Parts: sequence; structure tokens; C-alpha cells
Amino acid sequence: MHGTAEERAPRPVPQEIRGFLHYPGWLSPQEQAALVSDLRAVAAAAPLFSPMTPYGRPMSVRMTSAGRFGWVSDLRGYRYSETHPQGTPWPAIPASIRAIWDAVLPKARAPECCLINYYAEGAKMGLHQDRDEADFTQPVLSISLGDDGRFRIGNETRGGATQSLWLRSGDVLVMGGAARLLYHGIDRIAPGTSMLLPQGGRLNLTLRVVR
Ligand code: MD3
Ligand code: FE
Repeated sequence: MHGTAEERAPRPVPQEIRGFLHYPGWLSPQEQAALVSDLRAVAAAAPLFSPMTPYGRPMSVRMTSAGRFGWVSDLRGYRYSETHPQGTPWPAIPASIRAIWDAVLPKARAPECCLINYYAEGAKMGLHQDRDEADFTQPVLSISLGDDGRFRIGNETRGGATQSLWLRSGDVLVMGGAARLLYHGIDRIAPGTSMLLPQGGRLNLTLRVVR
């Protein structure tokens, strides 16, 4: 086999859970490493920051964005903004990330935001809905990199029974249809479960259509 290009394993078939489509191991280890390198360039231009909650405490998750719109939080509350808190436009969505959206969701509109969440050990994201986008017919796509994270799935309103799903490095998750407006969060990061990020922790990318 030396001297020939290595072929990638076939893309996984999705598993459906509560309307979410889970593609375990969509990305090869090589593809994951290439994404991390592209994300380092994004974070060099648009540094990770800790958004403020409405309660006046910073979130434990650090964030930045790529694309026309990014997610910010300040005294005016949470919103999409065309600029990083430092005042600069967001870097473009790397082609390596855009290619995943195009491969999984060929019929969707173009993504306008790639939100990048970084979870150090102990960071969490409480149950919430994503409803600041204008068009809920458009799906959201998530890519997990680094340590395993436990994804918690709730309901269309607060409360009620929940289910959980471990998201691992290289997994892709698609939120469309009825799943688009379910409450969800990340309640645990499992340290030391991946060697992808030298410092450990978990990166999650969410591609969204904003307008
Ligand atoms: C379901 N992120 O950024 S990804 C978020 O792993 C967010 O960082 C989590 O929730 C994370 O808003 C979960 C899975 C996800 C992302 C967006 C969704 C699930 C979603 C939007 C609508 C419904
Ligand atoms: Fe969310």
C-alpha cells in the first residue's frame, strides 16, 4: 500500500435519536487534526472569550465565531453580531468546515455562522433553546473535537424527562425538523478521553443559518 493514497473509511450512516441525526466518527483522525489547525488560525484572529450570562457571571464555556455573524453577549444581552467584541469582523468559515455542511446537508442554505465553543474540564452549558435564528426550517450542524461531552436532550418546553448522548471526537450531529427547537445542553466533559487537543478539553462547532 505504500505510495498509494490512503482511502478514508466510508462515512457513517446516521443514528436517529429524538429527531437528531448522529453520525458517530464522521471525521477521520486526519480530518480532525486538519480542522484543529484551521481553528487555531480562526482563534488567532478572533480570540476565545467568556460571554457574560444575564446573571452577571461569565459562562464556563469559552467562545468565538467564524462567518458573517458570530454570537456575543454583553450588557445588551445575547445576540448575533457582525463583529467580535474586540471590534473586528469574524474570520471566514474555513473551507474544511464548510465542506462538512455541504456533504451532510446539500439542500440547506449556506451557513452564516460557525460558533466555536471550547469546554475545559468542568465547563458546562445549561439546558437552553437556540431560537435567535430567523428560519427554523434550516438545520443546525454540530461537530465535536477532543474530549467526550455528554449531550443532554430535553423537550420543547422547560422540564420533563431528558435523555443523554455522548458526543465523541469526529462526531457530527444534525438538528433539523422537530429537534431544531428542543432544549439541550452539555452537562459533562470526560477529561483524558481524546489526544486530539494537547491541552485537553472539548471543541464544539455549530454551523447555523442566521437570517
Ligand atoms: C439543538 N452547543 O452552541 S451541540 C450551542 O456541544 C450548543 O457545544 C452544544 O448547544 C455543544 O448552542 C451542543 C448540539 C446542538 C447545537 C445546536 C442546536 C444542538 C442543538 C440547536 C438547536 C437544537
Ligand atoms: Fe444550543
